Amino acid sequence: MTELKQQLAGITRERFALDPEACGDRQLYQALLALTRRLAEERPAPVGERKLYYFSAEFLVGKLLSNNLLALGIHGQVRELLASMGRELGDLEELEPEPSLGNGGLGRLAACFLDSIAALGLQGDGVGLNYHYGLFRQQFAGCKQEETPNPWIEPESWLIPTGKSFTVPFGGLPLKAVLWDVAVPGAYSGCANRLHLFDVEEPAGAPEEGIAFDKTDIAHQLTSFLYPDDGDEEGRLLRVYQQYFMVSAGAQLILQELKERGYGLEELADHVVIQINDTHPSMVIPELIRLLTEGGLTMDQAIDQVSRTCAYTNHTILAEALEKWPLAFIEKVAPLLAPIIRELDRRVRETCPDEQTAILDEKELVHMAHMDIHYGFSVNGVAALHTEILKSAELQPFYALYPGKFNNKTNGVTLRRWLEACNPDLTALIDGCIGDGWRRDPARLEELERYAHDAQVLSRLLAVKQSAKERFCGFLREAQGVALDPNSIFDVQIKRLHEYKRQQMNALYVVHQYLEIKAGRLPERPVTVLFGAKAAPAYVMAKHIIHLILCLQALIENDPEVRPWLRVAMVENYNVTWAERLIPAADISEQISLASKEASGTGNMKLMANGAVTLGTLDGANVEIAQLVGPGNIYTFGTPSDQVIRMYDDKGGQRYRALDYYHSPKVERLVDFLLSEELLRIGDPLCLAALWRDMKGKDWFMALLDLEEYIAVKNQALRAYGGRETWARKMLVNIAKSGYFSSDRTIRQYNEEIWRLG
Ligand code: 26V
Repeated sequence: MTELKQQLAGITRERFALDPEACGDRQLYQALLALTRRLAEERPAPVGERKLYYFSAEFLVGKLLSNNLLALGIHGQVRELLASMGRELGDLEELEPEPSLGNGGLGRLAACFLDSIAALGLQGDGVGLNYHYGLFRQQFAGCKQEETPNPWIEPESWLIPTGKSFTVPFGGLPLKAVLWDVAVPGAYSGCANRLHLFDVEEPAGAPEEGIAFDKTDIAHQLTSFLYPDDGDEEGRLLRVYQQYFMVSAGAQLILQELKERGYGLEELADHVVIQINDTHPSMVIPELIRLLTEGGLTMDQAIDQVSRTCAYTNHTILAEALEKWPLAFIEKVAPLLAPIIRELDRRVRETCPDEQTAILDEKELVHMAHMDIHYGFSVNGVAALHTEILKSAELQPFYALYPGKFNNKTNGVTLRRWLEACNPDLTALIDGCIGDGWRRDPARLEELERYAHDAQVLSRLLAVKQSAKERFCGFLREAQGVALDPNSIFDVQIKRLHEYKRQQMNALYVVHQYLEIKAGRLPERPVTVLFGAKAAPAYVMAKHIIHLILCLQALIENDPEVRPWLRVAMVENYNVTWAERLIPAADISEQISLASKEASGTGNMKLMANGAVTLGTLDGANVEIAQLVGPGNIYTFGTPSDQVIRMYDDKGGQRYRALDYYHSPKVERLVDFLLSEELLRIGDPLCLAALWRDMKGKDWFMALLDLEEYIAVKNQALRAYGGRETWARKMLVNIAKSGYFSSDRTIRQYNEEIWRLG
């Protein structure tokens, strides 16, 4: 018996008094989980002079079994062991619940970063919260989104009890923060870091129905949900409670570890670096200052240490997404921080009287990002264009003050999950061509370009894509009873629902194509437009857009004339697991945000690495994708970002007016289809009318501006799909150039230019 089998048998015998062969799938899954968790936990932590703490309200880690087996280097062995018993790893994985500790890109980026930090053998832990019901589970009923809790913590989970806890000094109710850890084993490095997740001592049970709960019951509900609805004041206050809970406990953990490593508080900046992932963890700055002064440092000394310890990443330029909390909230939640924040603001005003750079504004709102920029040593954007816009527009006054603090770190994704694990067939094809050296050095994927004119490789690439599409159809049929045509073109838009991402523009394309087919103008080949998206529960317009998409899906499903040529499918409860199934199957990657609004995007990177060709605006990291693959291997369109920025400006008379674009004859017909008899028979007239009114009267994210060009360029891409070998070459070039978007590259840059972990 192999050592691995002995270890597994040890667990199944102890737990279930059974040999592995006699176990059911659930027992075997639990035993494998326990074994994997133990092997990861036993790995040594990396060493270094400085330790990184990556603070984030979200870590969208996805299922961990396969991922951890791969990182431990025993994935193949386990698969073979199971096969020898007539079992499949895939069946066991089906039983693993997906932790939903994130909304989308920002949370998934944090998870990719942890994976790369561990793989590079860098000493760096994550710090976050242990939400019991995560982000909501999405269900469709009556063509609308409904939300239910998403419990993921089972008696057997990845959480390791640490026995550690810290008291968080909330005003009026000090609360204990209990620390749970998830081990993060690194591929190749032989080490493991930790994801530290704080929890309340007595978490509440799941709500009976929906996701409504008592938001004032902080002691029990603080860690129930990720970003509870902030539509009301109680929800907003709970968010501040969550944030302070995370950073206070995290800061105490850091100082405890600093002491254990034998260093004094006055050496903090030499041995600790904190990356603040967006502004959700920004209160760590005043909290650390509080703890350092409590520990004997003067205010000047404490501020100096903290300012050399903290670095801030900005993930959005949307003004409405930049956090500003009323100081009154902070006085209530974290009364010990309020005087420190006032002092930080006072000092800023002393040296820079410009009101725009103040921390506290005249309404006593605390601008969290401003605090980060003044009292952190680094400010980074997440793609080249995004960082340039921060410097020249959104954060221009800060850039004038601190040009040396600003730097760019273009996002990346871990190709271990987003290529090796989710697409083994493509991985095998790549290995067959260029060997497996690209895994440690993803830039070497470029070697694939040698095969750009190899007809055999190109046809195998098409075959791999075809089988991924067929596999995806199987998953969707099983989960939703929808049977798609795997021979159609898979046109995929998967990302959170937001008006700036312009899923509504894609929906208008569907309307266009529907009307064309109805008029007897058939396309060259069938297309399936696939969506995956959750809308924030309080985001009314986003829910209307989901409603529109689901109505179009229903309309077409029941139309035998259109259905053979055009289908719409929206995946229910889109999450990491669905992404892993969908991304290998995508032909076209829709990245159609209004230029200047998408900070980076990371789905764009995952899709290109799996051979999807981008149809996108020159926004976020799409700009870098376009530069890398060249104009023949991407379809770009749309108004450029500088022009869009001017169109938001009142001055100069170039301001965007939706009505001007609505009144173009082609556009009007498509928008008015929302109020057509066909659609009103299916949908909710109030929702559709509200969306129609918004589109023609406001259209804040300018979907109508780029609509006609979008339709033209999309049709061009769909036609090009027919030239199979030429298309396969585009796929190959995309895969070959995707190495740049490995998060290993991103993390090396963070380490060399910001963290210097040594
Ligand atoms: C948050 C909110 C909250 C309230 C209303 C509207 C709104 C709109 C956007 C956001 C985004 C918050 C930050 C975020 O998730 N940014 C994403 O970060 C990814 C990783 O850097 C990046 O790839 C995405 O482009 C960026 O949107």
